[in-house]
Amino acid sequence: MQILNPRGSRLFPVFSLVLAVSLLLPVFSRAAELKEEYKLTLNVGPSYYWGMGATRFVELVKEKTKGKINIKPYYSSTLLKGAQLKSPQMVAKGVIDCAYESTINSSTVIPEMNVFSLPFFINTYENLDKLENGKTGEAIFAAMDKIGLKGLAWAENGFRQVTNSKHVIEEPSDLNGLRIRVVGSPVFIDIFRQLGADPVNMNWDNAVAAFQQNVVDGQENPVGILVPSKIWQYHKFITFWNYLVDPVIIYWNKEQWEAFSPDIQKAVLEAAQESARFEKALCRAGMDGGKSIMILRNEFNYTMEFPDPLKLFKENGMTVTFLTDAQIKAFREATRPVYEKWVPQIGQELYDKALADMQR
Ligand code: X2X
Repeated sequence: MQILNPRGSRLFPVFSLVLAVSLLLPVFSRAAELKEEYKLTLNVGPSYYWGMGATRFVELVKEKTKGKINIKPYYSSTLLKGAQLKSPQMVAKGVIDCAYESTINSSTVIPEMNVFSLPFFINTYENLDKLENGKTGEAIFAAMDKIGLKGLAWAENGFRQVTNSKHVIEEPSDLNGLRIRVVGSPVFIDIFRQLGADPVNMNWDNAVAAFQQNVVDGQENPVGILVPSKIWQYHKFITFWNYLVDPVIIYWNKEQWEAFSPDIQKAVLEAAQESARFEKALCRAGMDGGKSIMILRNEFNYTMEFPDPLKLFKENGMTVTFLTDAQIKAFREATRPVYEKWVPQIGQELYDKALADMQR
């Protein structure tokens, strides 16, 4: 009983030493104990640009940790049985070790991520880079930290463009009544309802079947998804409107991350950053005036199979439409009510940070 009542007990120093050692021991031994294999989840297959980035991450981790960390990538959300919005919970719980995952797919768990889904808000690569490297990016990583996720690097899915099988979309009324497949994140339903469309949410693996069977008239995704999935097989019209953007974040279960030795942390972090730079360049290639093509060539000695997505769409019979500033303005105004509902959910403070980052 005296031991349990430390005050005045002579056993106290011994007791506290034993206590300290027993508390610290698991921490040290955990640091030494690496798993034979770590599970990585991502929502798309290896042929998508984002999937190619994940594959490179796995290779770089192996190389930079000298084989100490082996990651097995589970493409197409197979560990989640296709339920693409579940990765943050699973990684936070440690059921899955890490993810190379879209911010949209994390947005129902981490509402701050919806800042990227405000319609006609970010619009340019320059703005996006400012956000990721600024206070907004910091705040997003802090929100992840709170639920047990360690953010490592920003990769990209990209600015999302709308395609459909019916007609050219250049003003809000063109969306009237179109049945558009969207991700199961509620902000997407709100945006497309606001535009008069008939949005239907489904996971990506079901979406491709829905295009084939004409169950939907259209969808929205970045070129890094549209090119590998050969969207022209289903849709003849694409409108480039950069209406919102989908960054990808490479993240790890926080508890596990903290138990890694500094050497391992450094190697994995470098692998994440390098793969993200490669992956972003794939996703931006042909869309940023040659910059990303140069990065791929000079830094990665990599030549893209389809360096010019616009040309590829046209060659495959698609009508490619770019919107004028006035046309964008009409869409921005039509979707304004989405801000009233969603800025409070994202947090006014984070929204203000995003605005400030873009004005830097
Ligand atoms: O489901 C989609 O549209 C996709 C592939 O872009 C995402 O995973 C967010």
